[in-house]
Amino acid sequence: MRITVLAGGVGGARFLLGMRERLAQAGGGHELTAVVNTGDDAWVAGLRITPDLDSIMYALAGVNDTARGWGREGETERVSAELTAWGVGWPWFTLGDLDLGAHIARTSWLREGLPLSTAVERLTARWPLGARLLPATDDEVETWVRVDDPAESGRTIHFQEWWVRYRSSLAALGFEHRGQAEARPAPGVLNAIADADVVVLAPSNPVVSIGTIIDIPGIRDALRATSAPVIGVSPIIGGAVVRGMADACLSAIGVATAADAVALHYGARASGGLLDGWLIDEVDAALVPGIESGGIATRAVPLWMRDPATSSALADDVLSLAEAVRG
Ligand code: FO1
Repeated sequence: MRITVLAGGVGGARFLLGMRERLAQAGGGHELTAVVNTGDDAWVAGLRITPDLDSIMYALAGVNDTARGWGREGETERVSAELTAWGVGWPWFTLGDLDLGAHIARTSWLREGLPLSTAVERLTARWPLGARLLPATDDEVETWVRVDDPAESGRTIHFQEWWVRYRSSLAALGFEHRGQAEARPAPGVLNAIADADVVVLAPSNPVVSIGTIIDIPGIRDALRATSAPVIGVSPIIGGAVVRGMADACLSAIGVATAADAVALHYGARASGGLLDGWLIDEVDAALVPGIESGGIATRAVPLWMRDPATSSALADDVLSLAEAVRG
């Protein structure tokens, strides 16, 4: 079975671990592909940082810092302290020593003129990840945030500065996806969607993770055209985000922080949107009829991914909803 998952960073990594586990239980011969958001990417200290790709790579490799959700386990920060002393990079954005190894390797390949997808291929070849990682695009597309700063009207900062430096304490008035109009899907992305048996929108941030992937020209059309069922997993449980700041992002685009609102935001494929099916948590079970009346097959299942077993069970729920939709 070929499963293609559109994913952001931390929520996407957890879900992919579950899907990998579920496919392993079903025996071999499966192809798991992750199409990963690159809108969080940034140039820091002359290095190209790709947070969502790295979070997923490290998690599938089992070398991630599970407490922080990003970076490497057993990390040290000697170089980062030196960079801060030199006034280079972002003092509030820590580049660990092991992590810097990946950033230096990636940037050296980019400087040779190789595309990001080749850098991802080379970095991920180091570990048996059990999944193929594709950047959503090889072109530089960065999310910038227009913030409500009393000191400076119209202030626009990089997503990482809003997310990490300000912890989204500056209200987001809107998002700019710089470079998106000219961007093209990375090699393999459109085929991974067209040839899939199941396509999944992981429980990642609908605006700055899933949104930045599907708004790359060509990807939305590929999702609408694929013969595979497209199943989404709600990143909102009981009206609250599972982690991160999806609520701050959703409110910036006028979407309620609710499992049904996000489903309707993605839209039913039957009426020109993206979803055939949608999984919400049991606490939101009352929302099922309303979402179904919008043309999206919906099930209320346990969504909390606490460990490989619960993540694998969620992956199983996705696959069984896909079969129900296909039928
Ligand atoms: N997140 C933080 O909260 N603080 C950091 O200092 C930080 C550094 C960092 C360095 C590399 C990297 O790949 C990710 C890093 N992150 C950090 C996480 C990052 O902001 C998030 O993973 C995503 O961009 C949001 O999903």
